[in-house]
Amino acid sequence: MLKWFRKIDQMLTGRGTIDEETYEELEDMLIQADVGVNTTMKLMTRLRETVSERRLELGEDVSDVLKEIMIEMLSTGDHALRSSPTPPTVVMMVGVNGTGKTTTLGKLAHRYQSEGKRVVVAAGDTFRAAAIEQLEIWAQRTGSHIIKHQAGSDPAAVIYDSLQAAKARGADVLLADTAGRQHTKSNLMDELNKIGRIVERERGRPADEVLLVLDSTTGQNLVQQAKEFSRIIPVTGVVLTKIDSTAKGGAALTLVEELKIPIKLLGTGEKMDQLRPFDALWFVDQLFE
Ligand SMILES: Nc1nc2c(ncn2[C@@H]2O[C@H](COP(=O)(O)OP(=O)(O)O)[C@@H](O)[C@H]2O)c(=O)[nH]1
Ligand SMILES: [Mg+2]
Repeated sequence: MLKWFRKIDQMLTGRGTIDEETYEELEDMLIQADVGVNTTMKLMTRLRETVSERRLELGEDVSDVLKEIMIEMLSTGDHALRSSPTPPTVVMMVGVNGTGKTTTLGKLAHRYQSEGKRVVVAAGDTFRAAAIEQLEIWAQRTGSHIIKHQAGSDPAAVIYDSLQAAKARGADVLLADTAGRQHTKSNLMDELNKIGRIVERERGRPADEVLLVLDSTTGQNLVQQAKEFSRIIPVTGVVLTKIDSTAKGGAALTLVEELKIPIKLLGTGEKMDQLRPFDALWFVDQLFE
């Protein structure tokens, strides 16, 4: 799989000295790498400014400046996971089906458990029995306590019970899974709203993190998903999954630049330990690798 940013690097480096035509080609390639038109324009303006300030001419130097600006853009915002001053810390996973919510939740449970924290997981995706079973496997694997109801039951009730269980057990962290089916957007909206309200009512503060899980292979549609979910619930951060199988990844820039939502975690595979805190330098290196 040849990465798009690698292609961009090869194009620039292959040019020797750069000219207007190179800039235009670069612009097209950024858009093709899913960077999005507005963000591409911003990127290009900053690139041209920096290149002229530093009196650079060589394509390879321009490529370095491009990376530098990308790292700077992606670094904005707070990337650390927030925790509650009084336990439990509540983390909710939201996002459309198949993006990696349950898997990321499992990986997070593993991470908290290995830090010696007590974890309760809430099977808030009650839409399918398989979703509950999947979370059960993760709970076993990570030694977390699971709260689940039957398939088809009210997810808000599951969250309510989980909050009680977390308090009763003195848990440090409550990780809540949610459904992501898209065909009934208004239901999903009501459901997430209700869960959010219950969390706030029961502990006097909203969830510490509402993590929107986005599949990095979905291109610019990812930005659309982020816009829609931000309208439904206050998203505090993004988890970009499947970094291991994306060829593009430029949409991450649009997300940070236009939606101002910080990326907090990166999913780099299906295994338990394949979750990384976001690091702009590492991420840009991956894109260009
Ligand atoms: N390669 C790869 N696969 C992932 C990653 N995260 C999740 N997956 C896979 O994506 C699929 C959907 O994940 P799941 O957690 O069930 O998504 P959900 O519907 O949002 O809960 C599963 O096959 C996961 O193993 C990742 O970072 N890399
Ligand atoms: Mg799931």
